[in-house]
Amino acid sequence: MLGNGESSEIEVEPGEYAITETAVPEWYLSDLTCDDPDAMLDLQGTAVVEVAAGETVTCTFTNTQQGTLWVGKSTPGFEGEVYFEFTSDVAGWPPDLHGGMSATTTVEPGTYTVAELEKEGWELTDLTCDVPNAVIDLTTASATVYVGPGELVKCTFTNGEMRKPGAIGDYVWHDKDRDGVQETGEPGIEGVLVNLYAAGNPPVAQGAVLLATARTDAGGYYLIENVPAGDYIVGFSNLPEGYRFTKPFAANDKYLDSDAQVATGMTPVMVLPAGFVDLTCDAGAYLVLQEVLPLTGTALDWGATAGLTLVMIGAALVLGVKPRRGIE
Ligand SMILES: [Ca+2]
Ligand SMILES: [Ca+2]
Ligand SMILES: [Ca+2]
Repeated sequence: MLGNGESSEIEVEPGEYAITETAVPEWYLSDLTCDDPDAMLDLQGTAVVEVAAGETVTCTFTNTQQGTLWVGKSTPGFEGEVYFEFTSDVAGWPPDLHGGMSATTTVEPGTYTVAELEKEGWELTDLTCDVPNAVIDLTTASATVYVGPGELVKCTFTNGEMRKPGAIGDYVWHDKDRDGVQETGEPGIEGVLVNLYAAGNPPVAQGAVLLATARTDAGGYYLIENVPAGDYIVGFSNLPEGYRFTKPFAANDKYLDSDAQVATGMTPVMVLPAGFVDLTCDAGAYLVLQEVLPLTGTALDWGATAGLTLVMIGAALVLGVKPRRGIE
């Protein structure tokens, strides 16, 4: 066994001899020379030489320590096992990796490129290597590094889920019993205008920044899609004639209550998280019988109107109490 710089001599009978070096882990034979012109050299580690009578043949085995390439995968905030694919100059390496995994390989000293393949729904948010000479290209998701003898070079690919836009919905209903709660037998109201406004800090004035508009469908439903995370105000308007908004936040369940303020039809500021589909933004409305009030012009609810009707019948006025539209 020989160490670095060491040599060994042996006297032999003339003839053909094979000298083989046994491989040592993490080292490789980078050069093998013999000063015999007839030598047959094999970089797997064998030299075959002809030693003639009186001849001295010298063979030199040059070994170089391998380096190590390490690739790590990071998906901060994501615990699932979503695998990412890579390509590199090292055939078949690295394997597919998910967040928290890493892979190493020993390589001959040299320059290597590792690239991550695109993955739908994910973006590369960071790519770092722990050597100063690394060439990082975020657009191609690739890192090119020099790995020296005995050196360990680590590169970490960090990915984040692409921010899916959220949505806001979803319902305007006829709150027949005026309790502010969505209930069986209370149908949706079609054609209500729904405006989405940006809410600043402090919230912008009503209608200042209109971002999107929708109308409720035949079932009373609406959905404003592709809404990024942010603070919003939703304004409901264009109720059918004779309707007014019911009292907001009357249910313990935000999916069953009304969010529109009675006077304005506007909701308070609502915070939409990234990618969240918020279907709790609803508005209830009920029918006000205001046509029976020619004297004051003030909208009253049914009970007050009925009382007024009785009084005015005594004054011999003809009162028509009916909704103008055939809406339940
Ligand atoms: Ca109700
Ligand atoms: Ca609600
Ligand atoms: Ca709803």
